[in-house]
Amino acid sequence: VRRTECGFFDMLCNRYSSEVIMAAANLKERISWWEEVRFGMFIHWGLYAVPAGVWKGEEIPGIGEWIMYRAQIPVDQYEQLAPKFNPVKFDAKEWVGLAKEAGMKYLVITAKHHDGFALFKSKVSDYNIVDATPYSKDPMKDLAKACKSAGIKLCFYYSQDQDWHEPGGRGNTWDFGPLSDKAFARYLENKVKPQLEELLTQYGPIGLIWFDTPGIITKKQSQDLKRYVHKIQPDCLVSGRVGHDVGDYGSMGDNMIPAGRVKGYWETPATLNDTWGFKKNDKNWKSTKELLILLVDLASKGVNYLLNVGPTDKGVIPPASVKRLKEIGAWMKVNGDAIYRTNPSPYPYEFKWGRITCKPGKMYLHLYDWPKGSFLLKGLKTAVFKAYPLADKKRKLDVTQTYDGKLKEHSLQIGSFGKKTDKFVSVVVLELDGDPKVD
Ligand code: H79
Repeated sequence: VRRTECGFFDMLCNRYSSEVIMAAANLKERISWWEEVRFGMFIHWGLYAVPAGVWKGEEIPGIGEWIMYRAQIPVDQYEQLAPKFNPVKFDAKEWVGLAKEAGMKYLVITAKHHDGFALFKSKVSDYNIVDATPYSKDPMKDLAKACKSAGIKLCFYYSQDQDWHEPGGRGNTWDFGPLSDKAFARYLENKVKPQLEELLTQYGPIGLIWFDTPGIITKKQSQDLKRYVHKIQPDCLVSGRVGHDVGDYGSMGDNMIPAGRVKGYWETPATLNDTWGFKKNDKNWKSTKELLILLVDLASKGVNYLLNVGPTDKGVIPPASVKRLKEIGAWMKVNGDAIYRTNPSPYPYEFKWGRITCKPGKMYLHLYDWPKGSFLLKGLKTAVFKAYPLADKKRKLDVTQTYDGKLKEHSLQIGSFGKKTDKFVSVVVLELDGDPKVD
Protein backbone atom coordinates (compact mmCIF):
# COMPACT_ATOMS: atom_id res chain seq x y z
CA VAL A 1 0.00 0.00 0.00
CA ARG A 2 2.79 2.36 0.98
CA ARG A 3 4.44 1.73 -2.35
CA THR A 4 1.70 3.53 -4.24
CA GLU A 5 2.68 6.79 -2.60
CA CYS A 6 5.68 8.16 -4.41
CA GLY A 7 6.93 11.54 -3.33
CA PHE A 8 9.49 11.64 -6.12
CA PHE A 9 6.82 11.12 -8.72
CA ASP A 10 4.72 14.06 -7.50
CA MET A 11 7.80 16.21 -7.31
CA LEU A 12 8.92 15.29 -10.81
CA CYS A 13 5.47 15.85 -12.29
CA ASN A 14 5.36 19.33 -10.87
CA ARG A 15 8.83 20.35 -11.81
CA TYR A 16 10.22 18.74 -14.92
CA SER A 17 9.81 18.43 -18.67
CA SER A 18 7.44 15.96 -20.31
CA GLU A 19 10.39 13.75 -21.29
CA VAL A 20 11.44 13.36 -17.68
CA ILE A 21 7.83 12.93 -16.60
CA MET A 22 7.58 10.00 -18.99
CA ALA A 23 10.67 8.47 -17.44
CA ALA A 24 9.20 9.05 -13.98
CA ALA A 25 5.84 7.68 -15.02
CA ASN A 26 7.29 4.25 -15.52
CA LEU A 27 9.71 4.57 -12.60
CA LYS A 28 7.60 2.21 -10.52
CA GLU A 29 8.05 -0.49 -13.12
CA ARG A 30 11.72 0.23 -13.83
CA ILE A 31 12.68 0.28 -10.17
CA SER A 32 10.63 -2.67 -8.88
CA TRP A 33 13.51 -5.21 -9.29
CA TRP A 34 15.80 -2.96 -7.28
CA GLU A 35 13.29 -2.28 -4.54
CA GLU A 36 12.47 -5.95 -4.13
CA VAL A 37 16.02 -7.21 -3.73
CA ARG A 38 17.05 -4.87 -0.89
CA PHE A 39 20.69 -6.03 -0.87
CA GLY A 40 23.57 -5.36 -3.26
CA MET A 41 27.36 -5.54 -3.47
CA PHE A 42 29.46 -2.41 -3.91
CA ILE A 43 32.99 -2.89 -5.26
CA HIS A 44 35.63 -0.16 -4.96
CA TRP A 45 38.54 -1.18 -7.11
CA GLY A 46 41.17 0.93 -8.82
CA LEU A 47 44.77 2.16 -8.81
CA TYR A 48 44.44 3.18 -5.14
CA ALA A 49 44.59 -0.54 -4.28
CA VAL A 50 48.32 -0.43 -5.15
CA PRO A 51 49.40 2.02 -2.40
CA ALA A 52 46.59 0.55 -0.24
CA GLY A 53 46.67 3.47 2.20
CA VAL A 54 50.44 4.02 2.39
CA TRP A 55 52.29 6.67 0.34
CA LYS A 56 56.09 6.98 0.42
CA GLY A 57 56.19 4.92 3.62
CA GLU A 58 53.63 7.11 5.33
CA GLU A 59 50.20 5.97 6.47
CA ILE A 60 47.67 8.34 4.85
CA PRO A 61 44.58 8.80 7.03
CA GLY A 62 41.02 8.50 5.73
CA ILE A 63 39.31 6.40 3.10
CA GLY A 64 41.71 4.51 0.80
CA GLU A 65 40.40 5.67 -2.57
CA TRP A 66 41.05 9.27 -1.50
CA ILE A 67 44.83 8.79 -1.18
CA MET A 68 45.61 10.90 -4.26
CA TYR A 69 43.69 13.81 -2.77
CA ARG A 70 44.78 13.39 0.83
CA ALA A 71 48.49 13.13 -0.07
CA GLN A 72 48.08 15.72 -2.90
CA ILE A 73 49.82 13.37 -5.30
CA PRO A 74 50.57 15.03 -8.65
CA VAL A 75 48.95 13.40 -11.69
CA ASP A 76 52.29 12.37 -13.24
CA GLN A 77 53.23 10.50 -10.03
CA TYR A 78 49.82 8.90 -9.49
CA GLU A 79 49.81 7.72 -13.12
CA GLN A 80 52.89 5.63 -12.24
CA LEU A 81 50.57 3.29 -10.31
CA ALA A 82 49.05 2.05 -13.57
CA PRO A 83 52.11 0.00 -14.66
CA LYS A 84 52.01 -1.61 -11.18
CA PHE A 85 48.35 -2.60 -11.39
CA ASN A 86 48.25 -6.23 -12.49
CA PRO A 87 45.32 -8.14 -10.96
CA VAL A 88 46.39 -11.59 -12.07
CA LYS A 89 44.19 -13.22 -9.42
CA PHE A 90 41.03 -11.44 -10.56
CA ASP A 91 38.27 -13.99 -11.17
CA ALA A 92 34.91 -12.46 -12.12
CA LYS A 93 33.08 -15.71 -11.43
CA GLU A 94 34.49 -15.84 -7.92
CA TRP A 95 33.44 -12.26 -7.10
CA VAL A 96 29.98 -12.67 -8.56
CA GLY A 97 29.69 -16.09 -6.90
CA LEU A 98 30.46 -14.47 -3.55
CA ALA A 99 27.82 -11.78 -4.11
CA LYS A 100 25.32 -14.48 -4.98
CA GLU A 101 26.23 -16.60 -2.00
CA ALA A 102 25.79 -13.56 0.26
CA GLY A 103 22.25 -13.11 -1.07
CA MET A 104 23.09 -9.91 -2.94
CA LYS A 105 21.18 -9.33 -6.17
CA TYR A 106 22.98 -6.40 -7.75
CA LEU A 107 26.60 -5.42 -8.07
CA VAL A 108 27.91 -1.87 -8.43
CA ILE A 109 31.56 -1.53 -9.41
CA THR A 110 33.68 1.62 -9.69
CA ALA A 111 34.02 2.05 -13.46
CA LYS A 112 35.68 5.39 -12.73
CA HIS A 113 36.27 6.85 -9.29
CA HIS A 114 37.41 10.38 -8.40
CA ASP A 115 40.99 9.58 -9.47
CA GLY A 116 39.73 9.52 -13.08
CA PHE A 117 41.10 6.08 -13.96
CA ALA A 118 38.76 3.96 -16.09
CA LEU A 119 38.51 0.31 -15.05
CA PHE A 120 37.19 -0.54 -18.53
CA LYS A 121 38.29 -0.29 -22.15
CA SER A 122 37.84 3.31 -23.21
CA LYS A 123 38.52 5.07 -26.49
CA VAL A 124 37.87 8.39 -24.81
CA SER A 125 40.94 8.33 -22.58
CA ASP A 126 43.87 5.91 -22.64
CA TYR A 127 44.00 6.29 -18.85
CA ASN A 128 42.21 2.95 -18.60
CA ILE A 129 42.97 -0.60 -17.48
CA VAL A 130 43.41 -2.00 -20.99
CA ASP A 131 45.74 0.66 -22.37
CA ALA A 132 47.64 1.72 -19.26
CA THR A 133 48.26 -1.45 -17.21
CA PRO A 134 50.17 -4.70 -17.78
CA TYR A 135 46.89 -6.55 -17.16
CA SER A 136 45.58 -5.09 -20.45
CA LYS A 137 42.21 -6.85 -20.27
CA ASP A 138 38.76 -5.42 -19.58
CA PRO A 139 37.43 -6.87 -16.27
CA MET A 140 33.96 -5.46 -16.97
CA LYS A 141 33.58 -7.88 -19.86
CA ASP A 142 34.10 -10.86 -17.53
CA LEU A 143 31.91 -9.35 -14.83
CA ALA A 144 29.10 -8.77 -17.33
CA LYS A 145 29.27 -12.41 -18.38
CA ALA A 146 29.43 -13.76 -14.83
CA CYS A 147 26.60 -11.49 -13.66
CA LYS A 148 24.41 -12.56 -16.54
CA SER A 149 24.78 -16.23 -15.78
CA ALA A 150 24.30 -15.71 -12.02
CA GLY A 151 21.19 -13.54 -12.47
CA ILE A 152 22.81 -10.55 -10.81
CA LYS A 153 22.33 -7.03 -12.18
CA LEU A 154 25.57 -5.38 -13.21
CA CYS A 155 25.75 -1.67 -12.34
CA PHE A 156 28.45 0.98 -12.68
CA TYR A 157 29.71 3.63 -10.27
CA TYR A 158 30.85 6.68 -12.24
CA SER A 159 32.29 9.84 -10.65
CA GLN A 160 30.75 12.53 -12.82
CA ASP A 161 31.76 15.63 -10.86
CA GLN A 162 35.15 14.96 -9.31
CA ASP A 163 37.94 13.84 -11.64
CA TRP A 164 41.42 14.51 -10.28
CA HIS A 165 43.08 13.45 -13.54
CA GLU A 166 41.44 16.11 -15.72
CA PRO A 167 41.82 19.89 -15.61
CA GLY A 168 38.05 20.08 -16.26
CA GLY A 169 37.00 17.71 -13.46
CA ARG A 170 36.51 18.96 -9.91
CA GLY A 171 38.99 18.37 -7.13
CA ASN A 172 42.61 18.52 -8.25
CA THR A 173 43.66 22.07 -7.44
CA TRP A 174 47.29 21.07 -6.71
CA ASP A 175 47.95 20.32 -10.40
CA PHE A 176 45.38 22.46 -12.16
CA GLY A 177 44.44 25.41 -9.91
CA PRO A 178 40.87 26.68 -9.70
CA LEU A 179 38.19 25.20 -11.97
CA SER A 180 36.00 27.27 -14.29
CA ASP A 181 32.39 26.41 -15.18
CA LYS A 182 33.39 26.36 -18.83
CA ALA A 183 36.16 23.81 -18.35
CA PHE A 184 33.77 21.63 -16.31
CA ALA A 185 31.12 21.79 -19.05
CA ARG A 186 33.75 20.74 -21.61
CA TYR A 187 34.80 17.82 -19.40
CA LEU A 188 31.18 16.65 -19.16
CA GLU A 189 30.88 16.65 -22.97
CA ASN A 190 34.31 15.26 -23.78
CA LYS A 191 34.86 12.65 -21.09
CA VAL A 192 31.80 11.92 -18.94
CA LYS A 193 29.20 11.49 -21.67
CA PRO A 194 31.33 9.51 -24.12
CA GLN A 195 32.52 7.21 -21.31
CA LEU A 196 28.94 6.71 -20.15
CA GLU A 197 28.08 5.79 -23.69
CA GLU A 198 30.84 3.19 -23.64
CA LEU A 199 29.60 1.78 -20.34
CA LEU A 200 26.04 1.63 -21.62
CA THR A 201 26.86 -0.01 -24.95
CA GLN A 202 29.78 -2.38 -24.27
CA TYR A 203 28.37 -4.65 -21.54
CA GLY A 204 24.68 -5.35 -22.20
CA PRO A 205 21.86 -4.13 -19.96
CA ILE A 206 23.09 -2.13 -16.97
CA GLY A 207 20.96 -2.00 -13.79
CA LEU A 208 21.95 1.48 -12.71
CA ILE A 209 24.58 4.18 -12.89
CA TRP A 210 25.79 5.17 -9.44
CA PHE A 211 26.84 8.80 -9.74
CA ASP A 212 28.52 10.38 -6.71
CA THR A 213 29.44 13.64 -4.97
CA PRO A 214 27.67 16.32 -7.00
CA GLY A 215 29.55 19.56 -6.28
CA ILE A 216 29.99 21.92 -9.17
CA ILE A 217 27.40 20.28 -11.42
CA THR A 218 24.33 22.45 -12.16
CA LYS A 219 20.77 21.21 -12.02
CA LYS A 220 20.52 21.45 -15.79
CA GLN A 221 23.67 19.34 -16.19
CA SER A 222 22.36 16.71 -13.74
CA GLN A 223 19.07 16.49 -15.65
CA ASP A 224 20.96 16.32 -18.90
CA LEU A 225 23.11 13.40 -17.67
CA LYS A 226 20.06 11.51 -16.48
CA ARG A 227 18.35 12.04 -19.82
CA TYR A 228 21.52 10.97 -21.61
CA VAL A 229 21.61 7.66 -19.69
CA HIS A 230 17.93 7.02 -20.41
CA LYS A 231 18.34 7.78 -24.09
CA ILE A 232 20.85 4.92 -24.38
CA GLN A 233 19.26 2.51 -21.86
CA PRO A 234 15.74 3.61 -20.89
CA ASP A 235 15.48 1.04 -18.07
CA CYS A 236 18.79 1.92 -16.43
CA LEU A 237 18.28 3.61 -13.06
CA VAL A 238 20.17 6.77 -12.08
CA SER A 239 21.36 7.24 -8.50
CA GLY A 240 20.27 10.25 -6.46
CA ARG A 241 23.84 11.53 -6.34
CA VAL A 242 23.64 12.63 -9.96
CA GLY A 243 22.71 15.84 -8.12
CA HIS A 244 19.83 18.23 -7.40
CA ASP A 245 17.32 15.47 -6.46
CA VAL A 246 16.79 14.45 -10.08
CA GLY A 247 17.87 10.80 -9.72
CA ASP A 248 15.51 7.83 -9.87
CA TYR A 249 16.06 7.07 -6.20
CA GLY A 250 17.51 8.68 -3.10
CA SER A 251 20.90 7.97 -1.65
CA MET A 252 21.51 8.26 2.10
CA GLY A 253 24.90 9.57 3.19
CA ASP A 254 27.71 7.01 3.25
CA ASN A 255 27.06 4.58 6.15
CA MET A 256 24.00 6.55 7.25
CA ILE A 257 20.98 4.98 8.91
CA PRO A 258 17.74 6.97 9.01
CA ALA A 259 15.98 7.13 12.37
CA GLY A 260 12.74 5.70 11.03
CA ARG A 261 11.09 4.36 7.89
CA VAL A 262 11.33 6.56 4.80
CA LYS A 263 8.98 7.22 1.88
CA GLY A 264 10.03 6.57 -1.69
CA TYR A 265 13.08 4.69 -2.93
CA TRP A 266 16.26 4.82 -0.86
CA GLU A 267 19.63 3.15 -0.53
CA THR A 268 22.50 3.32 1.97
CA PRO A 269 26.01 2.58 0.71
CA ALA A 270 28.07 1.09 3.53
CA THR A 271 31.50 -0.27 4.40
CA LEU A 272 32.64 -3.47 6.10
CA ASN A 273 35.53 -1.66 7.78
CA ASP A 274 36.44 2.06 7.58
CA THR A 275 37.40 2.32 3.92
CA TRP A 276 35.93 1.66 0.48
CA GLY A 277 39.09 1.13 -1.55
CA PHE A 278 41.49 -1.49 -0.11
CA LYS A 279 43.78 -0.32 2.73
CA LYS A 280 46.24 -2.88 3.99
CA ASN A 281 46.16 -1.59 7.58
CA ASP A 282 42.43 -1.22 8.03
CA LYS A 283 41.41 -4.18 10.18
CA ASN A 284 38.43 -2.51 11.82
CA TRP A 285 35.88 -5.02 10.52
CA LYS A 286 32.29 -4.93 11.69
CA SER A 287 31.10 -8.25 13.06
CA THR A 288 28.66 -10.40 11.08
CA LYS A 289 26.02 -9.71 13.71
CA GLU A 290 26.49 -5.94 13.36
CA LEU A 291 26.23 -6.26 9.58
CA LEU A 292 23.04 -8.32 9.78
CA ILE A 293 21.56 -5.82 12.21
CA LEU A 294 22.31 -3.08 9.66
CA LEU A 295 20.65 -5.07 6.89
CA VAL A 296 17.57 -5.73 8.99
CA ASP A 297 17.46 -2.16 10.32
CA LEU A 298 17.56 -0.72 6.80
CA ALA A 299 15.00 -3.18 5.42
CA SER A 300 12.63 -2.30 8.28
CA LYS A 301 12.86 1.33 7.15
CA GLY A 302 12.43 0.64 3.44
CA VAL A 303 16.09 1.22 2.50
CA ASN A 304 18.35 -0.88 0.28
CA TYR A 305 21.74 -1.94 1.68
CA LEU A 306 24.68 -1.60 -0.71
CA LEU A 307 27.56 -3.26 1.11
CA ASN A 308 31.12 -2.66 -0.06
CA VAL A 309 34.17 -4.81 -0.66
CA GLY A 310 37.57 -3.39 -1.58
CA PRO A 311 39.66 -5.94 -3.52
CA THR A 312 43.47 -5.77 -3.55
CA ASP A 313 45.54 -4.75 -6.57
CA LYS A 314 45.97 -8.44 -7.31
CA GLY A 315 42.19 -8.84 -7.57
CA VAL A 316 41.58 -10.56 -4.25
CA ILE A 317 38.64 -9.73 -1.97
CA PRO A 318 40.08 -9.65 1.59
CA PRO A 319 39.42 -12.96 3.44
CA ALA A 320 37.84 -11.05 6.36
CA SER A 321 35.24 -9.68 3.91
CA VAL A 322 34.65 -13.09 2.33
CA LYS A 323 34.10 -14.70 5.72
CA ARG A 324 31.49 -12.13 6.74
CA LEU A 325 29.65 -12.22 3.42
CA LYS A 326 29.43 -16.01 3.56
CA GLU A 327 28.00 -15.86 7.07
CA ILE A 328 25.46 -13.27 5.94
CA GLY A 329 24.62 -15.59 3.02
CA ALA A 330 24.00 -18.55 5.32
CA TRP A 331 21.60 -16.38 7.31
CA MET A 332 19.89 -15.13 4.13
CA LYS A 333 19.32 -18.70 2.94
CA VAL A 334 17.18 -19.33 6.01
CA ASN A 335 15.76 -15.84 6.55
CA GLY A 336 15.69 -14.25 3.07
CA ASP A 337 11.88 -14.29 3.04
CA ALA A 338 12.00 -11.68 5.79
CA ILE A 339 14.15 -9.34 3.62
CA TYR A 340 13.36 -9.79 -0.09
CA ARG A 341 10.16 -8.19 -1.39
CA THR A 342 9.26 -6.90 2.06
CA ASN A 343 7.62 -3.67 3.10
CA PRO A 344 9.00 -1.61 5.95
CA SER A 345 7.74 -1.83 9.51
CA PRO A 346 4.19 -0.52 10.07
CA TYR A 347 5.52 1.25 13.17
CA PRO A 348 7.12 4.66 12.66
CA TYR A 349 9.68 4.05 15.44
CA GLU A 350 12.41 1.59 16.37
CA PHE A 351 12.33 -1.13 19.05
CA LYS A 352 15.08 -2.04 21.49
CA TRP A 353 14.59 -5.76 20.88
CA GLY A 354 14.95 -5.65 17.08
CA ARG A 355 13.12 -4.65 13.92
CA ILE A 356 10.03 -5.52 11.86
CA THR A 357 9.49 -6.12 8.16
CA CYS A 358 6.18 -7.01 6.48
CA LYS A 359 4.53 -8.66 3.55
CA PRO A 360 0.84 -8.87 2.77
CA GLY A 361 -0.62 -11.02 5.57
CA LYS A 362 2.73 -11.41 7.34
CA MET A 363 4.88 -9.66 9.84
CA TYR A 364 8.49 -10.64 10.57
CA LEU A 365 9.99 -9.92 13.98
CA HIS A 366 13.78 -9.74 13.72
CA LEU A 367 15.02 -10.41 17.25
CA TYR A 368 18.57 -9.26 18.05
CA ASP A 369 18.54 -11.32 21.23
CA TRP A 370 16.44 -14.40 21.74
CA PRO A 371 13.86 -13.57 24.47
CA LYS A 372 14.47 -15.45 27.70
CA GLY A 373 10.90 -15.20 28.96
CA SER A 374 7.76 -14.03 27.20
CA PHE A 375 7.66 -11.25 24.62
CA LEU A 376 5.28 -8.30 24.50
CA LEU A 377 4.40 -6.19 21.46
CA LYS A 378 1.95 -3.33 21.79
CA GLY A 379 -0.17 -1.63 19.18
CA LEU A 380 -0.89 -4.42 16.68
CA LYS A 381 -4.60 -4.39 15.86
CA THR A 382 -4.60 -7.19 13.29
CA ALA A 383 -5.40 -10.70 14.47
CA VAL A 384 -2.56 -13.22 14.44
CA PHE A 385 -3.35 -16.75 13.23
CA LYS A 386 -0.05 -18.36 13.76
CA ALA A 387 3.50 -17.65 14.94
CA TYR A 388 6.69 -19.61 14.31
CA PRO A 389 10.44 -19.07 13.88
CA LEU A 390 11.43 -18.79 10.23
CA ALA A 391 14.30 -21.19 10.90
CA ASP A 392 11.94 -23.79 12.39
CA LYS A 393 8.53 -23.47 10.75
CA LYS A 394 7.10 -26.49 12.54
CA ARG A 395 7.55 -24.93 15.95
CA LYS A 396 4.23 -23.30 16.99
CA LEU A 397 4.56 -20.34 19.32
CA ASP A 398 1.74 -19.44 21.73
CA VAL A 399 0.24 -16.06 20.98
CA THR A 400 -2.25 -14.16 23.13
CA GLN A 401 -3.84 -10.95 21.92
CA THR A 402 -5.76 -8.67 24.23
CA TYR A 403 -7.39 -5.25 24.11
CA ASP A 404 -7.61 -3.00 27.12
CA GLY A 405 -10.68 -0.81 26.49
CA LYS A 406 -9.77 1.67 29.22
CA LEU A 407 -6.26 2.29 28.01
CA LYS A 408 -7.27 1.68 24.38
CA GLU A 409 -4.28 -0.56 24.11
CA HIS A 410 -3.69 -3.64 21.97
CA SER A 411 -1.17 -6.16 23.28
CA LEU A 412 0.32 -9.26 21.79
CA GLN A 413 2.16 -11.70 23.95
CA ILE A 414 4.26 -14.61 22.82
CA GLY A 415 4.81 -17.27 25.48
CA SER A 416 8.04 -19.16 25.55
CA PHE A 417 10.17 -19.37 22.41
CA GLY A 418 12.10 -22.56 23.01
CA LYS A 419 15.63 -22.95 21.72
CA LYS A 420 17.31 -20.02 20.00
CA THR A 421 17.22 -20.50 16.22
CA ASP A 422 20.08 -18.35 14.94
CA LYS A 423 23.30 -17.07 16.46
CA PHE A 424 23.00 -13.61 14.88
CA VAL A 425 19.41 -12.39 14.42
CA SER A 426 16.38 -14.68 14.85
CA VAL A 427 13.24 -14.17 12.82
CA VAL A 428 9.73 -14.96 14.06
CA VAL A 429 6.87 -14.95 11.55
CA LEU A 430 3.41 -13.77 12.49
CA GLU A 431 0.70 -14.83 10.06
CA LEU A 432 -1.99 -12.18 10.09
CA ASP A 433 -5.61 -11.73 9.17
CA GLY A 434 -4.86 -9.13 6.49
CA ASP A 435 -2.21 -6.43 6.32
CA PRO A 436 -0.78 -5.30 9.65
CA LYS A 437 -2.55 -2.35 11.20
CA VAL A 438 -1.04 -0.63 14.19
CA ASP A 439 -2.04 2.14 16.60
O1 H79 B 1 33.06 6.14 -3.19
C1 H79 B 1 33.03 6.33 -1.80
C2 H79 B 1 33.74 7.58 -1.38
O2 H79 B 1 35.01 7.71 -1.96
C3 H79 B 1 32.80 8.62 -1.90
N1 H79 B 1 31.48 8.05 -1.72
C4 H79 B 1 31.63 6.67 -1.32
C5 H79 B 1 30.53 5.82 -1.88
C6 H79 B 1 33.00 9.89 -1.24
N2 H79 B 1 33.41 10.94 -1.88
N3 H79 B 1 33.47 11.93 -1.07
N4 H79 B 1 33.13 11.51 0.11
C7 H79 B 1 32.80 10.23 0.07
C8 H79 B 1 33.17 12.40 1.25
C9 H79 B 1 34.59 12.36 1.66
C10 H79 B 1 35.07 13.19 2.57
C11 H79 B 1 36.41 13.01 3.01
FE1 H79 B 1 37.88 14.26 3.09
C12 H79 B 1 37.47 12.51 2.26
C13 H79 B 1 36.81 13.16 4.33
C14 H79 B 1 38.15 12.78 4.38
C15 H79 B 1 38.56 12.37 3.10
C16 H79 B 1 37.80 15.81 1.77
C17 H79 B 1 39.11 15.52 2.10
C18 H79 B 1 37.15 16.20 2.96
C19 H79 B 1 38.10 16.14 3.95
C20 H79 B 1 39.30 15.73 3.42
